This record gives sequence, structure tokens and C-alpha cells, in this order.
Amino acid sequence: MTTSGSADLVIVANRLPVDRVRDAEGNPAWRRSPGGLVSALEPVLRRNDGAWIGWPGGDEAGLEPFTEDGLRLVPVALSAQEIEEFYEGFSNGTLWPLYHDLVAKPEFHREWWDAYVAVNQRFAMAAAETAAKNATVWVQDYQLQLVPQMLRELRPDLKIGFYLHIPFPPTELFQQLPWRRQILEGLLGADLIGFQLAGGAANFVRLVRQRVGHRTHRDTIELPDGRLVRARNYPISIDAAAYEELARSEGVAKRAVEIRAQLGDPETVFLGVDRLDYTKGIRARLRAYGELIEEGVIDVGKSVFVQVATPSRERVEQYRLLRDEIDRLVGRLNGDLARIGRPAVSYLHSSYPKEEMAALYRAADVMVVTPYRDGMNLVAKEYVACRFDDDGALVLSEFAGAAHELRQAWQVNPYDLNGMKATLVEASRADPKERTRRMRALRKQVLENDVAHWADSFLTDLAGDVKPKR
Ligand code: GDG
Repeated sequence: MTTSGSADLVIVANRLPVDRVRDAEGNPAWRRSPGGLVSALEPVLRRNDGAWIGWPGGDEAGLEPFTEDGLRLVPVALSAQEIEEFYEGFSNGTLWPLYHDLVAKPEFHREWWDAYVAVNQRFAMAAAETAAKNATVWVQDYQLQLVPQMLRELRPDLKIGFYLHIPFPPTELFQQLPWRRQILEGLLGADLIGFQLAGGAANFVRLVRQRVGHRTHRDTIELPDGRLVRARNYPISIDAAAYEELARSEGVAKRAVEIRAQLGDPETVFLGVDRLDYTKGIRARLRAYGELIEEGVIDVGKSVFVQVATPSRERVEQYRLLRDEIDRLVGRLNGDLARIGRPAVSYLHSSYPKEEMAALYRAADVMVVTPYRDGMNLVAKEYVACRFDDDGALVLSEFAGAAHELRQAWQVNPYDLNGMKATLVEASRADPKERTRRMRALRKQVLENDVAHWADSFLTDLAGDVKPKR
């Protein structure tokens, strides 16, 4: 047993909700980092007087726990070599592509795995030292799948939950992983394991039965010592009301009009917003759009495609290659198809404040979300939350987790280019009544199932003696 700390709720995530940056004078400072995970968990933490454990980014060592804007934050340091092997390597070069249907080829390296084990152990130690007696610890995501078991060994008194934000792959793919058994056992240290979709939970339970040999019954796994572990789906969401409020604000309304004017007041604005990631299907959607212009179906004088691609994982080779490919494709599309002052694609490789994102959502007639595979996709939900006039069309990949809830979107198979072209046209030309009918249903879904609902359902199940779900 390690000596315990004083927090009754501990969030353990790869990243802290703040980034280590330098201010104008070159002094180190903290800046809030945006993103779905942070906005989902911050309110929970505030309500529970909890602590958040995570890597602050960079390789600075020796940072002490501190309080920032009322949040208790505990930094876990990574060395430059660990950033390379644990973060860029095993997390983003092995697990990320493996868990996303092999959209890219995962690499298996033993030294990456060793770093993954060592870093997971460090996070588990930090959690053990921070959590009060009988506290609840909620471990987040694919970078930390060994933490539940390691933490249970250090602190058997804790309630441990785990949530996977990305898809849990089909058994055939997962079995390629040389360390498959260790990962399964690592996760089984938790009392409750949450997935985006029921299919992911089912994949996990099946693997545990086949590979580890534990008895399972529906969503419940029985360990040899009699302990029960539950694997269930909790589709993540957004703070829908807050997004709607932001979208309704005067500043955002003005900015949305301004954006359309700056684009030359086109009839139709198509929009894509993604981290620049090969799972997101950016290339396929831009190709589809380009072909529609080439074929004369879309008039470059009347429509524009705005693509925001937020820089991401820029030191990982596959992400650099992707950036070059998208740069080339956008250059070619605009070179071949644009007219003066009328680009085919307005491409923004940059990241923006939330207000600007909301203004873009308000300015867009057709939101295009076409990942090859995505755990959920919060962008789709954010667009819906911002469309308080019940207008706008959402084109959504069937392979985004969000497709299970957002049934009224125009759904597409991103591998089917012709299908995608037809759907882009259909969505952009749909009768306003049809758009309204669909958007109303989408909005009802998103507003009723917000992120507070997600966190509460998970934590309630974790706290309670849950009955097996049918
Ligand atoms: C992972 C899973 C799952 C993007 N650019 C800017 C910006 N963003 C925000 C979006 C959205 C978030 O980042 C992206 O969330 P997604 O869900 O779309 O995708 P991932 O980053 O891949 O997230 C995913 C999620 O975890 C949660 O479980 O849904 O499937 O892959 O909130 O708005 N925000 C700002 N400026 C930008 O330039 N402010």
C-alpha cells in the first residue's frame, strides 16, 4: 500500500487540462487546453473537489502539484525519449491505428511497449498517492490501459473506472497485438469499463472470454477471485446548452455573417472541422467535392468548401505525410478549379478559439463529417447544438460512433466516393422542410443526451452496486 492523498475523485488522463507554455516575456505559464475530454470532465471535477493527473506536454521535469483556476492538477513528467516511445510510438503509432480499423498500418516495437509499461506505472503511482481512502479514480483512454490493474495492486481500497474514447476494435484486429493479454488484464483492474458503443463493449467481453478465459455473462466478467467487472457503453457528448448559448450570442452571430461575406457570399458553404488525422477522411471528402466541381454539378462560383484542419501529432511520421498529401490535394483542386476570388476549398491549417468554431458552425449550410472510423465525433454534435434555427444539413459517416445516435443525419460510407458525392448533392439541395425535420430530431437527441448525462451515468454506475444491464 502507498500512502494515500486527500482527493475523493481523481481523473487520470494522458494530458492535463492545461498546457505548459511561455508567456510574452518567455516565462513558463499555463494555458487552458481545449478539447472534448477537458470540457466533459472539468465540471465533474469541480463538483467533486477532485484532482486531475496528467502530462503537461513537453519534457520539463520536477513540476509539483498545483492549483489553477480552482482545479487541483498533478503533473506527470515524461522524458523526451518517453514522449517518443510511449506517446508518439506505442500510443499513436501502435494503438491508435490498430483501434481504428487499421486505417494506417500499426507498428509493433518492443521498446515502445516497454516505455508504455513504465509510463503507465508512473501514472498509477501518482494516482495512488493522490486518492483519498476509498476514493473514486476514473482513468481515461487508450494511453493508460494498464493503469487500472497497476493501481488496484497499489490501492485495493479504491473504486476504479476506465473510459475508452476511441473505438475498441473487433477481436480479429485486436489479436494482432503482441501484448493483447497484458492490455486486457490491465483494463480488468477496473470495476467498470466504459466504451462509446455497445459493439466495443461486446468485443472486449468476447476477447476476455477467449483470451483470458474468465467467465462472462452479458456485460459482466467474473474474475477468479469473485470480483465482478462491468463493460458497458456510455456514448460521450458535449455541453449542448453551452454551445447553443454561444451560437446565439451577438458576437458569434455577427462573425458568422462576416465569415460568409469574406467567402464572397456564396449560396452554399460546406464545412469540415477535424484534427488533421488520417482517420477523419479529409482527403476522400475533398476529392468527392472536387469531382463534383469538375463534373459541373457544383459551381465554384456559388459554393465553397471550408476545411479547418487543426494541427495534430506533428512529430509522428504518418501525420507529416498526411499533411503533405492534403496540402498537395488542396493546391491541385484550387489550381485546377478555382477562379479569381473563388477558391474551391478554403483550407485552414490552424486552431481557433471556441467562438470562431461556433461562428463557422453557424455559417455552414452543410457540415461534412466523414471519418473512416471515429469513437464518437463531437464535431457532429457541436454543429447540431449550434443550429438553433433547425436549419443546416449534417452529412455523417456511418463509421463515426455518433452515427448510432444521429440517425437523421445524411449518412454516408466514406469509402464509397460516388455515394458520398450523391449525398453531398442531396444534402445541399434538400428541401428546407426536410432539413428542418431532420435537424429537429438531431437537436432533440443532442440536447437531451449531453455530457453531464454521460459523466453522471458512468459515475452513478461506478458508485452503485449495478444490476446487470439487459
Ligand atoms: C477523441 C475521439 C471522441 C477541433 N479543432 C479545434 C477545436 N476542436 C475541438 C472540436 C471538438 C474536439 O476538438 C474534437 O473532438 P472529436 O470528437 O471530433 O475528435 P478527437 O479529437 O479525435 O477525439 C473521438 C472524442 O475523443 C471524445 O471522446 O468523440 O471519437 O477520436 O470538440 O470542437 N476546438 C477549438 N479550436 C479548434 O481549432 N477551440
